[in-house]
Amino acid sequence: MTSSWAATDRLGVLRRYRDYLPLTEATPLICMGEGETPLVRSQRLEGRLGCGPLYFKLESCNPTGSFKDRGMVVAVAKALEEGRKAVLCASTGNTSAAAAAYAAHCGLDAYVLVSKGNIAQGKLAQAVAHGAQIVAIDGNFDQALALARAITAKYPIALVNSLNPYRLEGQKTAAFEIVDHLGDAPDYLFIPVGNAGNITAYWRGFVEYQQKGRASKRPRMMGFQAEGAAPIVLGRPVEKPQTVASAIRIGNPANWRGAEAARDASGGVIEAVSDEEILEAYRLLAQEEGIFGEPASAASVAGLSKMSRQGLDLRDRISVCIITGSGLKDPETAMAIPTTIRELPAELTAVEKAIGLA
Ligand code: AN7
Repeated sequence: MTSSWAATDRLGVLRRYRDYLPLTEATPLICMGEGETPLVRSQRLEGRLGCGPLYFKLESCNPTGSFKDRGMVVAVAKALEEGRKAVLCASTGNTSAAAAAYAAHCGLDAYVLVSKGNIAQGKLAQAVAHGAQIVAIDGNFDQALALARAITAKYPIALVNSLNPYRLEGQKTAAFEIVDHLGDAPDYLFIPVGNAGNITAYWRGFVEYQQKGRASKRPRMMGFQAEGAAPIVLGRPVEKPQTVASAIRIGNPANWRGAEAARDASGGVIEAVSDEEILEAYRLLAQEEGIFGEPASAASVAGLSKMSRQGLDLRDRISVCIITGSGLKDPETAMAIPTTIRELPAELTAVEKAIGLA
């Protein structure tokens, strides 16, 4: 039975971390090649900031282009095990892309609730392409999530937001991979915070790996919200969250307590970065490191730059920034970077001249 699901050459999250996940004999071991994402050493930022070894964990390399696949594969496998025929989520974009893709892979229906006008084009394109039923509500993400909870409480549809405990179980495997790659936990982990599920999941992964003797220590968890959507930093929900980083435009995170617990138990911080700092880090990552993350992902790098400028001493420390999603998902933000695209006739001399070679 399981072999019919083993349709790739990769182990995937379910088989690779089977012993650490709440699977049973009846859980179908579905896989689209999620996990085993690259940990790439910084080429320039490290020297510029004067910090110790700095790595980027490219969660953008997951099948649908974000970290959500790690949790979605577990949530969808459990939905199948429970005999569900459909999944539903509210989303700022990446969760809906992952839900739509994994549902399509498994022959389930997918329903996604998004906030009208607040989702990047590439992410919406994914939900459309995978054939999800899409509802754009006249309200923000937090309102969409409330509707998602109400609907799944009423109908036999699996809620696949991070309120679904299987989501965070899957996402914690990214922490395992970092430890497996480095040989131990890093000293600092920099990560964007929106609905606060991912920081909660990473912390759980690091704690679990240490308890099992796979790591000797745990990192300080350094979480970053966008200034206009920083409820955890402010200590109160934000009614109308605003930021260029649409993925983390969230005013009342579902895993608020989990994020605070991760911060406090690890000796870390949850701080805010401005849209300007996010966009600066976004360009720096793309142009100095060759890494095209989406704006929300750049919040981790913006946070690292900011803390470093403010005097956090990272010399002799190992740091990891999580690049949570691909820049391809949000072409509008990339195309807003000032540049000149010269339009010319198809003539050698004209092109040589235009690019300064002749
Ligand atoms: C690229 O897709 O909430 O703090 O509905 O897409 O675990 O919410 C996405 C969040 C960071 C924040 N980076 O993670 C959704 C959604 C990217 C994201 C976050 C998201 P959480």
